[in-house]
Amino acid sequence: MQYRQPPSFPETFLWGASTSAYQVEGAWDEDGKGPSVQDVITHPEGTTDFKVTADHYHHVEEDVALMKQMGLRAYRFSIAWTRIIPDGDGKVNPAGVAFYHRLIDALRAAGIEPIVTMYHFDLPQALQEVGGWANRRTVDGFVEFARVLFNEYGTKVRYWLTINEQNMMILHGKMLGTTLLDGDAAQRDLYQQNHGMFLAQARVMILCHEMLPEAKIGPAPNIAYVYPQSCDPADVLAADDLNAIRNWLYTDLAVRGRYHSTVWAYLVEKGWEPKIQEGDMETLAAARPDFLAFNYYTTATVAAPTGDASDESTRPGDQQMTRGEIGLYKGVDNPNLPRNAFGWEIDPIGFRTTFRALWDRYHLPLLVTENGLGAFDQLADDGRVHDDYRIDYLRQHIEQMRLALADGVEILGYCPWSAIDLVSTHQGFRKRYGFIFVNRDEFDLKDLRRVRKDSSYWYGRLIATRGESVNEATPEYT
Ligand code: BGP
Repeated sequence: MQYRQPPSFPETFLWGASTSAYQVEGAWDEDGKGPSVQDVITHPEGTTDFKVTADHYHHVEEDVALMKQMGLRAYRFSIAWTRIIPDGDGKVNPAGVAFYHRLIDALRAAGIEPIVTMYHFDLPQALQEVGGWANRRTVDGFVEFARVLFNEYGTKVRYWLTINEQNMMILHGKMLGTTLLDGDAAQRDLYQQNHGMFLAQARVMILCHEMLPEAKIGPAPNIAYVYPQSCDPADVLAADDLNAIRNWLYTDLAVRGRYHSTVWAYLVEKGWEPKIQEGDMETLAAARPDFLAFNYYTTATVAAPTGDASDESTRPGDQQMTRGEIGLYKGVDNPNLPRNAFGWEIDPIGFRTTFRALWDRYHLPLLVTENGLGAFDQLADDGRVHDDYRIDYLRQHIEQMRLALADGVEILGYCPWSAIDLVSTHQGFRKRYGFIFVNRDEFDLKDLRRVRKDSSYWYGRLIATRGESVNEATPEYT
């Protein structure tokens, strides 16, 4: 549908940017921080570890000052569980607590709304060693961790996100460090962990509403709307299956407090259904988020399965590349979409479709907690970073977001990935997303100097004009 004049973004719109603790902070073992699964993960050859990353831990005031210069209204970041409680469920580490007070205070002083993710892929290693999320001890540990966060930061933080991309931790558990097992054992383990995360999330949402009645809390899955390859009903059914397994399982559990029936049938069929204890379903049903956050990079496209090994395509398979599952669906390329330098398809219209699908399903306000373009940015001879390709990407997505607003979707804010360059989940530092360039290479830390990229000026102007300047060229540097 076209509109003569799509609406302006609301005055209160949270124009922000995102990061996560283990990808941006560095200082991986400083000031009492315990190890997380990310500190012991095996890195693909040629990619750096998470020990220093952007060294945000030691540049926090400088980084917030740059965000203020950009005009950001919100900053979505995560709190490292292992800085607050180094072994996951033992003693609180005062130095870790103090670090996030510093960050949050700096943000508030700069007029930037903090949006806190409580868990972003960095489970305490001590809890991983006792079974991770499949062990109820981890669930209890997370609830106590949440209690510490609400007590400490509850008067300063209004927006809370429970778990980042729980669906990706299940669908790509090996890559993101959720499981070390293989084959069927891995799948059973992952879906038991999934159930543990759902319970933890539900309990934390309930706790948040009890302790902080003014606060807002919600989950942050990665949602990629799934298209059928054609109008062949078998393709449509395959897309429906993957939409359920990849997307709706997670959002339905958070909002409706129950398992999606088709996905439950799929888990039983596979022998992967989690063990449910007495009282679990009541806990799940008792919790409700105030909003739905989601990370959007692209859509997925699938075809009907052929029922043999060819259903699993040979592509690597990650958060945004769907491989396939024998007998269920086959991941295929979408010939209508261009790709970024890392093979991820770019689909701005799919962003609008995803907004509409989520809104139609739940009628809860939506918050975009990630969207962005990974690229091989370079510092040019003039000392700047000319990332016009990122501006194009953002422009196209923001235009579609505005059309989603026109469609009647309630949108709270937009926090692209990422505020500053950081280490990618599995593709190192050279895959950059930031508005702010960090002067380091994959292994050479250089001087870690910060340089605002062209996109940061363009985005700053966009924020100042409430989106009206979306089609303007990059403003002159100021
Ligand atoms: C999401 C994660 C982020 C982030 C982003 C980009 O899945 O929540 O942590 O890294 O994707 O992905 P990548 O780093 O793999 O390019």
